Amino acid sequence: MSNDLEQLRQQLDSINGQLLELISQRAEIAQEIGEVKNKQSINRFDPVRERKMLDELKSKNEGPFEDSTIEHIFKEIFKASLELQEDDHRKALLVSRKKKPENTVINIRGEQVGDGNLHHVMGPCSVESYDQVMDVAKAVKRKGINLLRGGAFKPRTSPYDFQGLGIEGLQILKKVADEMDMAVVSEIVNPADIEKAVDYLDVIQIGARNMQNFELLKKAGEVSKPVLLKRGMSATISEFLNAAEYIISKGNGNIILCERGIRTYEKATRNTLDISAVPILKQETHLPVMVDVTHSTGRRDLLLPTAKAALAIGADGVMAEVHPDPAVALSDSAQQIDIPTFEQFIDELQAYAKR
Ligand code: PRE
Ligand code: MN
Repeated sequence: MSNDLEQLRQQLDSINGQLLELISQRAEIAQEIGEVKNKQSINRFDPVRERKMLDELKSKNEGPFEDSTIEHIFKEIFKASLELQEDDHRKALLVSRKKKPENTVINIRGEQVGDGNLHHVMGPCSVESYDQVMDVAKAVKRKGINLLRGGAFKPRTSPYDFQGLGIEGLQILKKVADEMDMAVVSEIVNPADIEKAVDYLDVIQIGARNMQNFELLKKAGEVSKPVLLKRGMSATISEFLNAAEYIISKGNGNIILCERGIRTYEKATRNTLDISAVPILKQETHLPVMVDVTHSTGRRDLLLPTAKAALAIGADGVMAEVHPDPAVALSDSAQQIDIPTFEQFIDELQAYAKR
């Protein structure tokens, strides 16, 4: 009896081996099909083809498995093949670490972002005046931070909210940055503004709301300025990577990815900081990754713990908003920090980084 069982099991082992060989062969062909489809820009998922194969299999099925069981098994195989094709596609992206194993290091006025050291981006939410930006810039510079942010074009939820000073705002930022020997990071929302804006800024920020503004991404890819690309608030990591791919595909590979929280049902924070996105992005791409602790949390009391978490998990720097008098700020007044709070925040963060 046990001999019989042993023998039957041996037969199954041999069939398992053959099945494995066959599904592996099948998978390799599906991979080739995936490459052909990529070149021809055809959708990888083909439900009509799947339906035809299933009908053919069921018509040949003589049991003992039910048609529905055969259908279930083969659907799993098709699904796995499709995932393989998508995996290959992802690895073929120019932003992918498979394509370029070494880290991209971006020189921003002497700051080597992505070199393994920390490079933070700090500054007010909106540029309001020369004095306002200068006050913040001095405090930021005193802490050894050279990347100054400030919004000149503000994509606001309400059309009645402050929309930013536009080019005048960029001029203020440039004046301050030149006087303080700092680099300017500022958001551009309109593709037509990119060419003018590059005269004033050192890093073009593409905001969360514009992460899938493909014309803007393409335009940013055509200039030689580094781009700080923020993750869309409802974007998956794969969509985020594809947005970066739009930029790099046009020739500009100097991209910093910035996690800034995603929309979930949780209301305790403004957005839910997807902290695990940081190591995923670092593993899958060769690009530097930053974390915006201001917009993700929307809470001053969470800036330090989330910034520490960002550093602990491998971010290249954090972004936060600082205003001389947040109570009267024209945007994001609830979550910007004042200068003394900023100083304490950065002292504690730098002490944590040195631990
Ligand atoms: C394959 C994979 C995914 C498609 O949805 C349909 C079929 C399969 O594994 O059979 C292969 C394939 O991409 C194709 O035949 O077009
Ligand atoms: Mn803001």
